[in-house]
Amino acid sequence: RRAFRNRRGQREWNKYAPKPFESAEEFERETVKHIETTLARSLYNCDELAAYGGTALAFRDRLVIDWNKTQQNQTFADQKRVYYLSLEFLMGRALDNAMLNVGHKETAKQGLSDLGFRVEDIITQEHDAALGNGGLGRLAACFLDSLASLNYPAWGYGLRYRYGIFKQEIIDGYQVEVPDYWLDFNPWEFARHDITVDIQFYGHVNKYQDDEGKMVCSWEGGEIVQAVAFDVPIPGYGTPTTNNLRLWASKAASGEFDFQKFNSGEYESSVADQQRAETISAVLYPNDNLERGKELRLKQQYFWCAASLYDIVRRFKKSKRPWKDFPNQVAIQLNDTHPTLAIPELQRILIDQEGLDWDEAWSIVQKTFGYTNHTVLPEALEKWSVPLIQHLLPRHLQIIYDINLNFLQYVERNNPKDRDLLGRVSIIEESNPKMVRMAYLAVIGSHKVNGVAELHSDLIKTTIFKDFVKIYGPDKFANVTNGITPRRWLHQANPRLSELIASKLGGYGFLKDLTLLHKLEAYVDDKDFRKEFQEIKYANKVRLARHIKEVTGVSVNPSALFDIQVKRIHEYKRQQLNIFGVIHRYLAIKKMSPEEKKKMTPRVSIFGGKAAPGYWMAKTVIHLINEVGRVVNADKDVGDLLKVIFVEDYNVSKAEIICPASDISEHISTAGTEASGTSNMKFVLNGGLIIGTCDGANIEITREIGENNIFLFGNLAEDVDELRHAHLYGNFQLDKELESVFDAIRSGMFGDAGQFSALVNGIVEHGDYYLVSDDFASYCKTHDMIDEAYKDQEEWVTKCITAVARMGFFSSDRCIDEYAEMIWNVEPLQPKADGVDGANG
Ligand code: NBY
Repeated sequence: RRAFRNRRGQREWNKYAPKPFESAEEFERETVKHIETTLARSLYNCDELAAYGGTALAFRDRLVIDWNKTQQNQTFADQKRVYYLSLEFLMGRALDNAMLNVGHKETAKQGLSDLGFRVEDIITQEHDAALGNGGLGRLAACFLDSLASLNYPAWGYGLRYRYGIFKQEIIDGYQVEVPDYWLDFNPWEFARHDITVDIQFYGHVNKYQDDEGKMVCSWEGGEIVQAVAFDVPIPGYGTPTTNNLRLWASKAASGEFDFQKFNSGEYESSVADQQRAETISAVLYPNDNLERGKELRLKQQYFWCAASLYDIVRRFKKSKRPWKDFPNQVAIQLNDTHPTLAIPELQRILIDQEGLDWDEAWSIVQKTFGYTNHTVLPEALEKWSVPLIQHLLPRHLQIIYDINLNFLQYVERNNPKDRDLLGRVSIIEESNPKMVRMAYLAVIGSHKVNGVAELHSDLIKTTIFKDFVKIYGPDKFANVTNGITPRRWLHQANPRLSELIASKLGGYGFLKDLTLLHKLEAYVDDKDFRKEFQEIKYANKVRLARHIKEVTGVSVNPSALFDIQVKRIHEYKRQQLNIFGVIHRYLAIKKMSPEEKKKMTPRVSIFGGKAAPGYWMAKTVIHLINEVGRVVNADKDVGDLLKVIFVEDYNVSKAEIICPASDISEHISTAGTEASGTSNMKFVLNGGLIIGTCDGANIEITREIGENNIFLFGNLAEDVDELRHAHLYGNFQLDKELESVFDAIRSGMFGDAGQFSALVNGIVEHGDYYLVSDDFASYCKTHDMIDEAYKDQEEWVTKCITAVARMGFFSSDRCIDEYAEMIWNVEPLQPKADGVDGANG
């Protein structure tokens, strides 16, 4: 047995394990071997894609060993595990992260260079794993990274979409959606064709007496679709712990073809059956914060919940423990209401299949689940029609009705005088058709409900779940403020800043304990440190400018103030406020004398983000941004003073270039609408400042970094209702400067004004629901203050460094520890230095 010490001096390897690359030559040998054998490519036509493949496979070999050991170790320890159920995991690229966690990126860099490649070019060959829409999906990915890095025994469960979020192309200023087929070559997944689950749909329920005279239900008939497991290793940082993300793919149950149909000549219909089954996991729905009630979406949800629960229950049953131990062995976290069907599904398994009585089963269910809410927007709250559920999942509908009956009886007993309360909190909305309110089902079926930032967690208690606070008491509701993984969002995205910090803090310990960043405050006046900090920001801006030039053809000056808003396009996020502000600035510049122009701070306004394909208003905003860019960027009067850029196809790998390159980023949602936001954290951690409203995590960011180091503006959440009311009753005046912006749009300055009339009229005539006019003056004034502040670069860099030093709280490691303690009651499992090799002989 040969012992080997890893970079932390902890790890031992057995004699069979591949050792870490001892030299660049060794890395090269293995990479070339994979290129020539696994990939069957000749070295003579080895392009960057093949070099990526070989490199990925060489690192994967290491990852897999740790993965196997971790799984064995967790099985052997048999302690409580966490299951994170999310319909979205927005992972981005894996190779750089694997290099960081396995170690020896330097070795690979040297080896690749010997082979004639640059490691950065190889890393960028990888296709993003884009199985998510936005913040919710990326949060799930950060959580997996933290769970593994903190050694929690945890699994992610999701769907293996054949098509991730669409690719966005901008053609003539319009968004065009292109399918994202990402699975051509994916070395990071392992098909487990032996791990399959049959999933039932449709059919009917039979009720009968069993041998002991007890009434039992059984769900019969219908059709079966098979779920096949695909596993993705999730390596932790600074630990050999490598957790599992299990993604389910759908497949026709009877194999490749339905042989009977095939033999009787019905080729087409047998192929059609197969395709219909595969449709379930074919595509990610591209809506964020909008629920549209499509049958296929409900099928996806049940398919994934049922497969995951079958897997979890099977694993539990191997332990031969009594059922009452289930919640001591299993914590299931519901990432929004998308997996809420897991609640009636577990209840069904326990009563129909395992023979528990209702109350015993229900107590297990409630103790097992936790539910995270990510929105209070009414249009995003999931509801499914009763007839649809009745058709697709007849037994589940009965169980949901029984859950509701028990719950309403409980409510009535405790609130006998409040008759309206029952209708308000019923899981069933008495509309036509009747609807199942999934968020209520999730609250009732969980032991803890959490919001994702303080304001948001307070808001859910006073708005959508107000009645439930009365029923269950406030302790059922909690806050876990979101966080981000510093491994990807500092070290990988901004290696030079990470290195600078490490040089001052005596190593990379801050990547495991981000609160150590506070020690940077001691360097805020250190001349060399400040200079290097500024140089790094400049270099990151040059890198982004290069990307912008490549894809848009527009040259931007890296010395200008980079003002960035990248996130999904949504009315509540108010990209329209931003572009109206840009137009306001443009009109001002057009009126300036040369002397005034000299005093102006040059700006680059950068936008990026996808609109849901059916969200016409959001698409109009994209179009307006591009039209404004077309006019402004060509205007000789303006020159470098203002450039307007729309970065096509914003995704995780683009975010890694964009977040380190901001001077200011915009987080300007109408107060009370953005649950948390997480890109706000990414930008500040990378040394940029924020302009933002008092919304979501902006509030806590302000508390941590100090209000001198953030630019807040606009109305407060508590005033929103009154302002909206004033709009509706004509009791308001459109902001004068905004009026001039609208006049410019109406004049055709940015192309055919008709195209933008709905956008303008939404504010002028239809109540300005997102309060753009109310916040416009304060927004523009704050941007003027930013211009002034930016002129004093010494003061500016002081703010930036101070802010970075105070961002320690926003690590997703802190989040995960909070979930573990407050919601899951799980402990980390220290990796065995030697795995459990003893058991393997
Ligand atoms: O979750 C986001 C919130 O808007 C953001 O404030 C928060 O920081 C982040 C993490 O907690 N929500 C989000 O990204 N939601 C979605 O992507 C989404 C996707 C699909 C559906 C609803 C919401 N859907 O109903 O289909």
